[in-house]
Amino acid sequence: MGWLNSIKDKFVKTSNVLSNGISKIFSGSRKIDNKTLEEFEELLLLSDMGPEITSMFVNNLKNQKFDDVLTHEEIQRFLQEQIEIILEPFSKSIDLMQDHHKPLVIMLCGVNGNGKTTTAGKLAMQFKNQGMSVMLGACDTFRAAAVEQLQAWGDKVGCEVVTGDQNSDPASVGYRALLKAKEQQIDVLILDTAGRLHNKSDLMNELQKCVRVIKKIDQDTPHEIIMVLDSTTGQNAYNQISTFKEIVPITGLIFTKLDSSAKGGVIVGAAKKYNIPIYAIGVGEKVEDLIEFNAKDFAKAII
Ligand SMILES: Nc1nc2c(ncn2[C@@H]2O[C@H](COP(=O)(O)OP(=O)(O)OP(=O)(O)O)[C@@H](O)[C@H]2O)c(=O)[nH]1
Ligand SMILES: [Mg+2]
Repeated sequence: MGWLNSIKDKFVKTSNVLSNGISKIFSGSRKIDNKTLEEFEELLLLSDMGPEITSMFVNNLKNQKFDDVLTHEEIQRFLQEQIEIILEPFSKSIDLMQDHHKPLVIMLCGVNGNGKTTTAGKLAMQFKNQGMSVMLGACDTFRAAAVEQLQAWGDKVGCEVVTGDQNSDPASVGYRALLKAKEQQIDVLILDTAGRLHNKSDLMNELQKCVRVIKKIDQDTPHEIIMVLDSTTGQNAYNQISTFKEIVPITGLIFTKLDSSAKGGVIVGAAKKYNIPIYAIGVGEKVEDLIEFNAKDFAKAII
């Protein structure tokens, strides 16, 4: 309840689309007929839930409530329940109890500017606050300011940041970081990688190499390869996930910028389509703005 109240305002853009849309279509109360279903369908597509989820929800409404007269609160509840049912199996948290790993290695990847470095910093801070020792690896050796940006997070968190020279091989940074983290018995190593467009094959090969090279130290690493996605890009996220998961085994998703996105519905479609857990969502730039994903709360917050 507290969580929901504190974040509901962060989802105002998506919830405006859905809540206002529902109020408009079902103002007061309205019979569920073909016309209503058509308008409901348009609304779901507008929120970026995607065609598959949209037709599933519309069919469910048709099968369960056709000819019934429903209030807009009832429709709101119906949609919240539908979203929760879809998302519940994908609400997972990163398994930190794997302490035999020492360190647990988490690699973040995704296209440019979607919030990887910020998410790496927020995660590091949150793990530190839970009493774990953390190390950051700056495997973005491409963008000039990337290392400084991660270093600034390292200073804030109070953890070491392993870096390389600009344009040096990012895989070698990952390799050194893992050796160092093992040596120091660090609990969690977070590797930040450069933003890369999914259609640039050389950059995608580079990501694959990063994974391959750290496996030389420990075949089980990285234990988590988390794809960070900008929720404001809506349906584009699908192409990105499709391509990245061909290259490396994505173990979880983090959607950022839900505070400035009207397309939060994309989470519902993406989780279902790709069958990948959602570990967290970003709702702002501060450390506390990375929150664990909870299907029920999310469904209530976006409508
Ligand atoms: N509003 C909002 N801004 C965010 C969120 N997450 C990240 N940002 C901002 O998005 C911008 C890009 O974030 P970065 O963390 O640098 O993204 P990146 O993926 O590392 O970028 P590249 O390394 O260039 O690919 C920064 O201004 C962040 O502060 C979020 O959840 N909400
Ligand atoms: Mg970055």
